[in-house]
Amino acid sequence: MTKVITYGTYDLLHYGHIRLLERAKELGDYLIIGVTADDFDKSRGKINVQQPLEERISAIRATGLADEIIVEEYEGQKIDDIRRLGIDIFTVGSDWIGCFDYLQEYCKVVYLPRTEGISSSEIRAGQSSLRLGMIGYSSFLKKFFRESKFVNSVKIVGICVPKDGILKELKPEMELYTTDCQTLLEYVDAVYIHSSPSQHFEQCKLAIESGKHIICESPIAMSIKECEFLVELAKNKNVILMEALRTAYITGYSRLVLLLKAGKIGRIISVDAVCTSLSIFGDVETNMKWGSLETWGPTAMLPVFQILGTDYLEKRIFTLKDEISGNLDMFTKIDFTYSSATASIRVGNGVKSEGQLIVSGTKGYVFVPAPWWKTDYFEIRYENPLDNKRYFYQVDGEGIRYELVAFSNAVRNKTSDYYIGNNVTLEICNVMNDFGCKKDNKF
Ligand code: C2G
Repeated sequence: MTKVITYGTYDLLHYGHIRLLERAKELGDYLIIGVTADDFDKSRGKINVQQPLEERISAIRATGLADEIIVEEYEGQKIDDIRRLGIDIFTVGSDWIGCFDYLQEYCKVVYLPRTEGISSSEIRAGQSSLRLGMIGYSSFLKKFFRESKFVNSVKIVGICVPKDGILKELKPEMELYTTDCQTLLEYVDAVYIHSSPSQHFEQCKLAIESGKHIICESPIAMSIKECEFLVELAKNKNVILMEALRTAYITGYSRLVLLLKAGKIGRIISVDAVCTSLSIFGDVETNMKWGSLETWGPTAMLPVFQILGTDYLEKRIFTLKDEISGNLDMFTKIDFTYSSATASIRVGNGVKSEGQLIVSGTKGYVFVPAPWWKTDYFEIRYENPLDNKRYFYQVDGEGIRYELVAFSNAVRNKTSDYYIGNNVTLEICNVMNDFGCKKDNKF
């Protein structure tokens, strides 16, 4: 029996894929089709894949061409599969010609002519892109705009700034540059909000009432009540309200949380997150600056609430104001006490510290080096260093593009893939509220 194997993403399965598979099947008696896992595609730069793995597998199964389907999850797996499964022929389309000659050491390699005139990316490009507007004034919006070009299901077409001339360098790239939010809302399908946290509630409310989908920097509101109101309103208006907390959309971070929940370090006793920067977040031009908790608090609280939950017994807030601006906190520490665990976040805007994340457990601990929030590497360490494990992940563009892909998929599928649970979103808003009204604060 001649066993043939071929691999692919097979996103939005089309006749080009099917013709390839039919000819692959004719090369032998038994055809194995390897479908690439979501994370593997992301790690090799294919971030725009629309269908999740299970959908792509069932589409392949429905063709009836596969005698066996496997999942391709890591670089180099092809060699493992060829040896393990006793493959005689590896085949792939001619767009890959020369890329897999190294497999000739293990089996015959056949490049089949690719079908011209169709591709998953052309199909995706043919779909209407989500017309996105930006609201805010932070220079971060320039980075966000640059990153959006990697996401072919989204097109940033407009921006609303608080006063004319702000972020003027973006003007030539925008179909619409305005200081009026309502004008922008009438021009787009969705908005990205990165303004002062105290403005988020009103801007989200206006956008939802206009029937627009939203991805908003965290916190989306400054109290639980306001946050619950927005979540309810979004549900009634059938729009997506997503929190822009980039770390949550980074594969390395989400894998870390899964490993911890799987008990890799035993029962978790403490979570310690540090985030600091010297650049005063906000915008120098408008002189609208933000404190450390507004800038870094949601990011630092994310692992605390995702790993330990939001049912802490009490929190103690220590904060130092910034002499220059007077009312902004330049450094804030919050200690959370749980029934059988503790957590601490230290955030600084204008203060420097080691931006690491450490999660301590009864069997070992996790060390994520700075900047932990762009999780591309972490270690699980045990008593016996020989048992230590290291994890590496590809992170392009600080996670903005992954966040945008997640947002456009959520809008298309009308399912808010909750990378961030509602309870976490609500509790972040609650902490901001308590901090703002000085509850629990020990200065
Ligand atoms: N294909 C084709 N004609 C097209 C489009 C794709 O023959 N018009 C072939 C590709 O050459 C590939 C298979 O269909 O052999 C799957 O294509 P994709 O889903 O685009 O995945 P790709 O990343 O090209 O898969 O490691 C090998 C790669 O995973 C190959």
